[in-house]
Amino acid sequence: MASVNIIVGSHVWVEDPKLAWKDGEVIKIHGQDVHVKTSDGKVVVAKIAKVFPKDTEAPPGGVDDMTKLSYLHEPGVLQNLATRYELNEIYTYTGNILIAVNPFQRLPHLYDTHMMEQYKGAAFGELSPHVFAVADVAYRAMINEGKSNSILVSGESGAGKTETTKMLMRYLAHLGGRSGVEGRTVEQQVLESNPVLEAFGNAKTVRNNNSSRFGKFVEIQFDKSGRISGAAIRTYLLERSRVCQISNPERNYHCFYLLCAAPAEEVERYKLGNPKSFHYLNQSKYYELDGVNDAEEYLATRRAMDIVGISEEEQDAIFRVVAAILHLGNVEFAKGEEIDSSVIKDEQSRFHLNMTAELLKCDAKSLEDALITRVMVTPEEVITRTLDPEAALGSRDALAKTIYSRLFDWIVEKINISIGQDPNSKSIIGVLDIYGFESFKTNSFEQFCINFTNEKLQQHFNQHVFKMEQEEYEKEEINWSYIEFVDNQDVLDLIEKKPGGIISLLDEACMFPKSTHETFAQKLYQTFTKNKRFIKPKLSRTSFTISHYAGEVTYQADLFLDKNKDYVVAEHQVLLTASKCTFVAGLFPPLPEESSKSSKFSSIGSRFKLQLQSLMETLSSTEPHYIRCVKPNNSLKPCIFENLNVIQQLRCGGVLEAIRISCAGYPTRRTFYEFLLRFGVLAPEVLAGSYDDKVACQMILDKKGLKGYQMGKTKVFLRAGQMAELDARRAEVLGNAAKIIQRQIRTYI
Ligand code: AOV
Ligand code: MG
Repeated sequence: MASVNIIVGSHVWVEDPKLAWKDGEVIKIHGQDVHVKTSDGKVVVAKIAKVFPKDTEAPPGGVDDMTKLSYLHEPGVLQNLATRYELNEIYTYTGNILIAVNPFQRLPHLYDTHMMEQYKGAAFGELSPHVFAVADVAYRAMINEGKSNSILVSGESGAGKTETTKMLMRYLAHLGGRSGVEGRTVEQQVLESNPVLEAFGNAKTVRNNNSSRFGKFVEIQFDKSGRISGAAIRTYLLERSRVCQISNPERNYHCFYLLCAAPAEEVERYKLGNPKSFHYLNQSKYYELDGVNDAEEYLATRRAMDIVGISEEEQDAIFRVVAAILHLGNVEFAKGEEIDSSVIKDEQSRFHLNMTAELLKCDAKSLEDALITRVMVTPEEVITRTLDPEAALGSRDALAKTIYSRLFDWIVEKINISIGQDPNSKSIIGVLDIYGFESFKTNSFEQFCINFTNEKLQQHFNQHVFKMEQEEYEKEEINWSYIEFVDNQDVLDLIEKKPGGIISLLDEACMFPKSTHETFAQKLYQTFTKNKRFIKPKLSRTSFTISHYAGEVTYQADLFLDKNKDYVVAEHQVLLTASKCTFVAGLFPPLPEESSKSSKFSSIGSRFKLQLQSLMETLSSTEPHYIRCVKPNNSLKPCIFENLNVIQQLRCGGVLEAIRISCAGYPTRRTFYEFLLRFGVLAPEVLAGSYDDKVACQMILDKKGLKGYQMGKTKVFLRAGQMAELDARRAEVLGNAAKIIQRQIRTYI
């Protein structure tokens, strides 16, 4: 394909290890080798299949929709985004998909009320690309067709998903709000749920100072007249380990620092003080966030809690529990007199233990027992076993994590109850803000679940993009029957098939007492030897690699069994159910009789799978809209656009896949008029005749011997590469014309 397009003198893109792509001019073609003089004066030789034509007529400011690019390929897409980013144009369409490149600087004018008013009811594509335009389309579609819509925001950590989601919600609240109504309106509650959830579910990570450590789907309900009438927030997989374990330069959940910066009276009441004095916070040296005042944030969070309907008493109880967790983390253990037993280490630890008990309003002795002993129930008898200091620390941390995750769930549920659901709502707009694909040096169960989510969403995305293409073809009445695309169903089967998928095998391993991570890994190796998506790394006995749509990821199986088990230690349950504080007791409702005795296994993986299934069902019943957020650099700074980084994300976010699907069909489309304007020079005789535009286009294409293109009702549809081919012919014609003119000029002189 490429060979037809590229001739000596062509402007092209060649691969570059640093910049991803570099532009240059072809100076020689020798068999499959193309010699290119790049714009920085070097000569590189590349295989012809890896050299792509550059559109020399692309507008200097880029195009607002990738489908307007003459050549839809990776370097073209990248160049377009980079050009626009430099001009602070952070949004670009790819058909109906919005690509948002994080500006890492406030652009207030971009989101003000004036801007919202502009996008209200404007036709899609009429104004510059914007999140508001996407929200507007979703809203109009819902009103006009009475159909539910959803907006799926994805991208890697720090790419701007949460910020984008907030803008979408603000715009929808603007459209569907009751202007002039004072007080706690539904839409205000929906908006204020964000700061509350962020205080308890976000934290500073290496990648983002305000990283969401949970997934979120907000379902906004509308009544018949298009007003917001209710909302439901669903959350997914809060990261629990963070409560007890953080490393430099990360932080724990924001709420801990906010509380330490609360007004003196509260800090005194909870016996708090400097965050440096708490083990759960001082494992990292980072306490403060640039540009954030925790004391102010504390008050702001309280105000937001007021609005979403969390009463003052409940707020006090919530912060009391947060304080209790900090004190609990400072309880340390020493070896007891008996073997494998432990005692509270010293006076300090005793103080924190008492404070924890006081704040949770439970008995201090029972708390101590719950930490340093474990009751074993066998069919014959009940045995109390002591724990060594290490196991006691494990017990302490498990308790902290359980309390925190219950607290988070309580807050979500409370917000849902308080906002209220509209049972009569006919249509919703759902907004999904969920973790993007992750691939780290070491990947564990969390990454496995996150990447599983992304495979699911990717499948949904592909099917949608494919459908949209087909619709466009149908509208233009052209034949699309031979376009294919590769599905990722095989990866999904590998992960979730029941029985036989990885999650099923993991559950089996968790239920079998003698399993270890090694036996689990061995089982995987045996089961999936022939699976194309599964790879056993050569030197490892416990890790496995999955070939995801976005690339290969190697997972360390070591903690999979532990992390998949969700149970509350029976002693912890009993202790907290008995709390004299109704709030705390309410977080731990008594269990049904038979399950309370044993720590019954419940699978986090399987539950997550069901949650995802239900999410996918919801999404499938809606008309989806996609926003792909892109993080232009890892320094979180404005004005830096790193090509390789961005390419990787476009690949993972399925943007390149969408382009590929589109390339399998007719990626370039031009109205008849536009086509004639550009390629009329190829057949001046056609232009001279008074043909109908469509006929004229057809004559030019036939004259140049192009095959496989299609004529729609208003546009010419070209196969991938055909535009470049026509351009090459055009360049020849123009080049010859220029030579003739030069020759004539010379003879005149
Ligand atoms: P994320 O949600 O995608 O990451 P955020 O939405 O939290 O990322 O964005 C990270 C940071 O980028 C924000 O705190 C802002 O400083 C900046 N930012 C993002 N979008 C904009 C924008 N439109 N205008 C100005 N600044 C922006 V994570 O939750 O970590 O996956 O788990
Ligand atoms: Mg986020």
